[in-house]
Amino acid sequence: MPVLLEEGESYNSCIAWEHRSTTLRVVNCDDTLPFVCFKKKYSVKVVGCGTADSEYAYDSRSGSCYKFHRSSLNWDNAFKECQHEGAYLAVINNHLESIVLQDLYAKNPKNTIISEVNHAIQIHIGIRKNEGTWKTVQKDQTLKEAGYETWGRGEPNSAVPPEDCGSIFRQATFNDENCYWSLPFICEKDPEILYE
Ligand SMILES: [Ca+2]
Ligand SMILES: [Ca+2]
Repeated sequence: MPVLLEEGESYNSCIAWEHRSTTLRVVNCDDTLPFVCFKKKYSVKVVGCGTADSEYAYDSRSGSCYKFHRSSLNWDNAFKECQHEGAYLAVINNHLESIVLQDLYAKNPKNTIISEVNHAIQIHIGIRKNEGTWKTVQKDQTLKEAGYETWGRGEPNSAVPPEDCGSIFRQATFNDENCYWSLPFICEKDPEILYE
């Protein structure tokens, strides 16, 4: 379907597609609008984790897929970034999965990480304190219900309050951290969504 620019509009600004129309209109670039991404079919190769993102890798020990993000974001933006990828901030469900995340973290040494805080001694993880109780981002479970609740020594300590977001150290032990800190993070993706 050919799409035409409305009379009098020019292409030197941000453009939006009018609802149920064949015309485009110039909008304020700061406007928040829905959007559509386009990728040619022949260029898309879906990996086993149900995504075209080849950085997601399946680990048979936990049965999940993971992607390590080396560029730091604050906790909320890391949460959103995982959501955009059809994933969630990684949730540790048992001791074996803590080993999986330790191994993945170990593959990303200090000099590969872009982080503002303590040079990559911790990364965001999918737990957050909600009305005094730590819950996972997936299924809204308590840490006990999720299957793993091993804190680092002296944690949670609310050292830079409020420390209402969760991270792990390189040993995959939990830390409570300030949500505004920019840290690397791991997204987790459930491969069985392929079969839903
Ligand atoms: Ca998990
Ligand atoms: Ca802490």
